[in-house]
Amino acid sequence: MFGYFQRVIDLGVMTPCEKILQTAMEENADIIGLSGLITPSLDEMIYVAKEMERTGFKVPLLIGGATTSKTHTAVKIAPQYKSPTVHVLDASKSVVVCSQLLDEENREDYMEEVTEDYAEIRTDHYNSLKDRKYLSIEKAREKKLNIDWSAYPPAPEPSVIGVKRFENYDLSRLVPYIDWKPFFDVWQLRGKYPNRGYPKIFKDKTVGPEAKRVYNDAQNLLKTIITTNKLQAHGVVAFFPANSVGDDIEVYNENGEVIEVLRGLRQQAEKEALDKSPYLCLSDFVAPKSSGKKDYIGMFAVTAGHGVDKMCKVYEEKYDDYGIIMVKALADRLAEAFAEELHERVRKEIWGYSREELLEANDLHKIKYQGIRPAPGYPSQPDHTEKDIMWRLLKADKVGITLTESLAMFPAASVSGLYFAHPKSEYFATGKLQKDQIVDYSARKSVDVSVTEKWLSSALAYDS
Ligand code: B12
Repeated sequence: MFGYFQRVIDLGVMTPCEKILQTAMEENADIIGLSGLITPSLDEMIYVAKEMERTGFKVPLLIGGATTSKTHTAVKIAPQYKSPTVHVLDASKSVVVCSQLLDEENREDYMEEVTEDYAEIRTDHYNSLKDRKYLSIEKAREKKLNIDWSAYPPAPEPSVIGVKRFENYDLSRLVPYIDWKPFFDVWQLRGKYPNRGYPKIFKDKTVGPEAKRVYNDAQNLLKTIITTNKLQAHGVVAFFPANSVGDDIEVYNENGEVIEVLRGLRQQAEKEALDKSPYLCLSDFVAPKSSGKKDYIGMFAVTAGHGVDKMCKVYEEKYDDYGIIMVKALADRLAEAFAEELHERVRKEIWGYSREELLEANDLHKIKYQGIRPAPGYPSQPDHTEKDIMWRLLKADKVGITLTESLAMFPAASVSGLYFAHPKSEYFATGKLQKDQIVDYSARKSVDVSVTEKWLSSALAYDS
């Protein structure tokens, strides 16, 4: 079939395994492809591979998406399924991979190559797990970031304690905050040095004209979206008194009673002998309870995704994939711009710890301001389950941002995170985590170790 005629059946996002496999059978699919954006999809992919093996599938399985990797595919997914399982880094490579897999003559040679390559990756992976050195969680805690809280004037009290909702946010406020670089990534348009990024990309000889074309189309659609209110943006922020207790952050009500506890994960991978930097955890950026200082934590969830499905339906009826990708890409850009714009308002007015700040959008995208807004799923807190706690506090469902079973946000064009105000707060990656910390963390969260290991599978420094 391939080579003469190609048809891709798109089952959309967050599709259950049963539906994928049933459709593959009904449609007699030659290949099944899975795409994963955030970590929980990785686990779902392992499940799909197991199910394909159990139910006797023989067709090749392709793996792709921002959160996937060749190592994860080789180590975790491929061993579950006896037929070909291949990681495809870039969708444009899938044509070559598919033709190799469906070509009777080449298929065996190609698969032999992939199998050897993946076996090597597995060996390297297990060796690197053995070679890396880690501090015990106790030792890492001894080397935490020690802020002199006695010298720290307490962060001002936010003007809002509790929740503040923003409904039908003015989209035109968000346009200047749009970071266009990721927009061109969606279209696989990358300028060659020195024409990387926006707006330099327009000068690039090869991709410049195409970049200009999609950019102009985006501007036109953006105008229509804003004037006709075709997409709606809603958001919510919340602020609470808070203190850190070890690696956790206690969140209090106005009477000082603990209402929720946010759990943190600490860096454990040993740093170079000369590197004296601390072993960080997000809780280091909040005043410890023992300091007696009053401190606060903020959080937010925003979406620009209401209306996307309706707009896409119209394009679907016209078989207009270009329009569908454009709408989704713009909604994603608006959601991120919303997070950026709201964060600025938080710093300057709502929390107001940085009233004097004067920054251009370009500086905002390069993160030159005080304070951070890390999100569960980002490298500073790779555990997506912390979103459950945020949702209990934010009540983001009330503005139509919900969490799916695998803790993705719905609508897809949504962003959430925590706000930290301390000038020493910074983005970092926890890196790989050792079993002692996972056991300790699970006890703090009152969940089984196996549950934590499932959610944090790609952050483990050991094979679970
Ligand atoms: C754009 C983006 C978003 C957008 C859009 C998300 C969406 N609607 O899909 C927005 C701003 C909304 C967003 C939100 C979030 N994001 Co985000 N996001 C990204 C970003 C910057 C790019 C992803 C992307 O769309 N790239 C463009 C597309 C075309 O590329 P791609 O997905 O990689 O796909 C290519 C290939 O992988 C391949 N491919 C993909 N699928 C398949 C399938 C097959 C079969 C084949 C053959 C090939 C293939 O082809 C594509 C083209 O080459 C990545 C970082 C990055 N640079 O990758 C983070 C990233 C994916 N996000 C991340 C996170 C954590 C989040 C949030 C949870 C953060 C938060 N709490 O707010 C939310 C979750 C949103 C939700 N609904 O739950 C993390 C995921 C980490 C993890 N391990 O879980 C990343 C990796 C950032 C990071 N470094 O931490 N995000």
